[in-house]
Amino acid sequence: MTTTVIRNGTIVTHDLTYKADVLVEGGRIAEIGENLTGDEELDATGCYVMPGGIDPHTHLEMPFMGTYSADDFESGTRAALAGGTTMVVDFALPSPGQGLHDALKMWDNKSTRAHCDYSFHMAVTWWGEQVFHEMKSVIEDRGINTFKHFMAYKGALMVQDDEMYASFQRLAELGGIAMVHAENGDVVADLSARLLREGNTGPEGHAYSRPPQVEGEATNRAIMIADMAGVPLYVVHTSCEDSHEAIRRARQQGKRVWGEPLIQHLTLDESEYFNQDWDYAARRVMSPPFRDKKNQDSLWAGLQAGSLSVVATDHCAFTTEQKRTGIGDFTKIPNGTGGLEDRLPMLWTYGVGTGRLTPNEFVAVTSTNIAKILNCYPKKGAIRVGSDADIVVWDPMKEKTISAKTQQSVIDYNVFEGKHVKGLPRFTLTRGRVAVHDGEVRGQEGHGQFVPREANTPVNRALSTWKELTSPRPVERTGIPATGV
Ligand code: DUC
Ligand code: ZN
Ligand code: ZN
Ligand code: ZN
Repeated sequence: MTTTVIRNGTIVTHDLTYKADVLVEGGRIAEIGENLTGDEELDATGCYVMPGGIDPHTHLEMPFMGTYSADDFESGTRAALAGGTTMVVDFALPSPGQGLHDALKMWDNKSTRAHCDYSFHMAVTWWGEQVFHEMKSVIEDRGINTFKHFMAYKGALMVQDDEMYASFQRLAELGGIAMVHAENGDVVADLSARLLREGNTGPEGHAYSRPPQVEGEATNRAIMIADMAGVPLYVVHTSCEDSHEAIRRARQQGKRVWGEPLIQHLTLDESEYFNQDWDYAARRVMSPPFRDKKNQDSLWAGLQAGSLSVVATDHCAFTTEQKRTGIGDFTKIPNGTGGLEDRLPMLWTYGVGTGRLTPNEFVAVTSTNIAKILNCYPKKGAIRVGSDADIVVWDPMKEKTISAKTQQSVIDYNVFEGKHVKGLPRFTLTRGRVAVHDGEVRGQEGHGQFVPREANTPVNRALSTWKELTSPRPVERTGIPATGV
């Protein structure tokens, strides 16, 4: 078996920084030590050798708002590797009434072209007997332990509180993790209708229709319902202080809750929606929308303090042509932005480059914390003997200006266009295969494999602060008054 050695680099993990070579054999890390040799040698002089990024939140070729997101598993995972990300977790989305396994078949088919490893979350878009029963085999036979609930997108993906509570209880029983897209869909629908009535039809209307309050309210509600069900809760795309505050408080109370800011919300703000160019503003329409500086500061502080755990992209790319469906009505602009290729370079530049994050914290929030929460650690998210050789050799001196002209994504723009980043991959390895070599992308369609994730490990247990009250002992009374007297 041919071996590859990464030489002369500095290994950076979530907890350690040290100089050592890494020997890769059969897709795994075989040895870590000094002066190692191999058939192929990758020179990591001046570089950090880190676990490849894991993006826990993507939507590749997703049917959504009357169209499909433009990047599929081919271009999406190619973009991921180009930016140092070696695993993505996508959402399998049953249409209302469709079974979970049926939806998974569709995602199995889409993902055959993946260049890097991937896993799935399951979305709970409706509730009934079938979903209740299939959850068990989705977790136990398919190795999918995370289930997302949309609290927004009324009339489409949104679930009601009773459905969410039922689903959360089922997940608690099976050892799964509940996820939520936390926005109050009823309020969003009402605000949207009012804005349109008043002639506010442009992309900025999207931002007005989804203020931080709708996210804060839904986050609080989901946290309380999760606590009552005794299930751990992962809040996707935490974008504002109202939501972060709820997560922070829950964690301090001993509730098992995680928050996931996106690189877009950390680095782009709401002024983007007030650009005079309709296309420019519409390309940035996503939910939740970009926020103001105060909310951004809250997210950065959360990453430093540990109250927010991971950084994702919610990569859901639409072309300008697709965005134009919403001319004259912002509610028809397909929601979503790209970011897969840019997450690591942007977070390094604006996080590590500014001193907000240490390199070790960077590894934690882009890879290791995610692998631990989603339960695929240390197969993923680690530089350890036996771990998959998903590795990024990171050159902190390498620079570029982000541009759609040079990106892997198939769309015709980039929301980070013109941003100068310092810190880029020199090499990216996906299960031992060198997919980025001196910055050049050498993908291999179909190399990516599905990563199953088991349920019910200690980290996945929620200690409900409410649970003891669910089976109260009836009070023993000495006498019960006769009725009708
Ligand atoms: N938000 C987006 O912007 N796109 C996909 C789904 C979502 O919740
Ligand atoms: Zn070489
Ligand atoms: Zn969402
Ligand atoms: Zn999403």
